[in-house]
Amino acid sequence: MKIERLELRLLRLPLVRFFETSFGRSDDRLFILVTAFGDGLEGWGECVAEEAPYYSSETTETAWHIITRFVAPRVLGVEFAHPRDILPALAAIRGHHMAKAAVEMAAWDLFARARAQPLWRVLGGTRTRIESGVSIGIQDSIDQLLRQVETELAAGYRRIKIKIKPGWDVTAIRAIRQRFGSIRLMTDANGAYRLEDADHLRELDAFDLMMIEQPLGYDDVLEHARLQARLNTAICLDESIHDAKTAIEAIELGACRIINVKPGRVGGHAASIALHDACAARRTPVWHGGMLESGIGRAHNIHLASLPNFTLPGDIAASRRYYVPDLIDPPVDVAPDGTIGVPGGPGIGVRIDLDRVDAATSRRSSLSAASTT
Ligand code: OSB
Ligand code: MG
Repeated sequence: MKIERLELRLLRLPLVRFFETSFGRSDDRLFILVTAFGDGLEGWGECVAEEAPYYSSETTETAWHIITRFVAPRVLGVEFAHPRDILPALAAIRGHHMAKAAVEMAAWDLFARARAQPLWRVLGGTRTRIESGVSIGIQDSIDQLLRQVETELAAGYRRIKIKIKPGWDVTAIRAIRQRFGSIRLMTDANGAYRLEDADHLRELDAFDLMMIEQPLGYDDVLEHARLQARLNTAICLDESIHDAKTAIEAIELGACRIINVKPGRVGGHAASIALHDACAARRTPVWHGGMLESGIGRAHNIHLASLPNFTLPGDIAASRRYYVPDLIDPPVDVAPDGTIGVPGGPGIGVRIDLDRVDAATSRRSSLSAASTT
């Protein structure tokens, strides 16, 4: 396969409702869409870097810069036997996984379309529906939180994750348990605690949580191992896992029992498959995380989550929780049983509404081999 041209778009979309984590509140999302053109076909990818460097060090603008200056020149006009060969071709560029992933994932879509196959088949998926859960942000009050949980349970979602931080943890979890009983419940701290908080975090053991995600530092493994030794509740790592290698280190050190897979965080689909396989070989379950993607990134996530070791419900939910209208038509919907169907058409298998894409676009750039060398 060969990418003859790349198109970048910068878009801003308002969120249906604010989303608050331990690092702050967002009301909208500023992100990049990538279109890869080749052989008369196109493939789409979405960059999950956020406007601010809080979840990770990358931002929307660093990703734009890295793709334009360093990724595009290494892929444009180059013949790749398979999209799995793209990430290795970018090895000279350290880090910047989100920038790399946006282009790599567009290439997977293009490759699958060229083979007239749905992406999930090309990725090695084994199921046609995935289990869906929701990630509920920090709210203004416990009442507001309980109303959110009630809405999502009524929609059928198979597990509830709530964002926590010091001051918004035990009380919130206790209120949910009291009101909703033994639902599948977990928390995500996005690195808001320190190892010195271990005694406090042990209080969460009383609530039969499925897991606690990323309690400690965003780049830490060792302190998570020390914490896991003191907790009954499983730790799941998100931010700390950059690739299969860091996952193996974390698993072998006992830093976590579960891993969150986000293709943007690890450099794309090929890296996600490697991470998925490394976890499977160590009997460590994975689930698919989310980065508030539009329907385009969401479609990629749905296909990837069809691989066999995604045995826990992920943070892939219906479009209506994020963007109305979404950039794809029809939007992603969840069935009353809390599952989402994996699209069966070629590539990501969703119809992109170009008018909506264009209306949200504030900057565009076309990159071709001639213009970048
Ligand atoms: O830590 O999983 C996270 C959103 C943005 C950045 C980080 C995270 C999240 C979520 C939301 O939890 C998942 C989603 O609904 O897309
Ligand atoms: Mg997380």
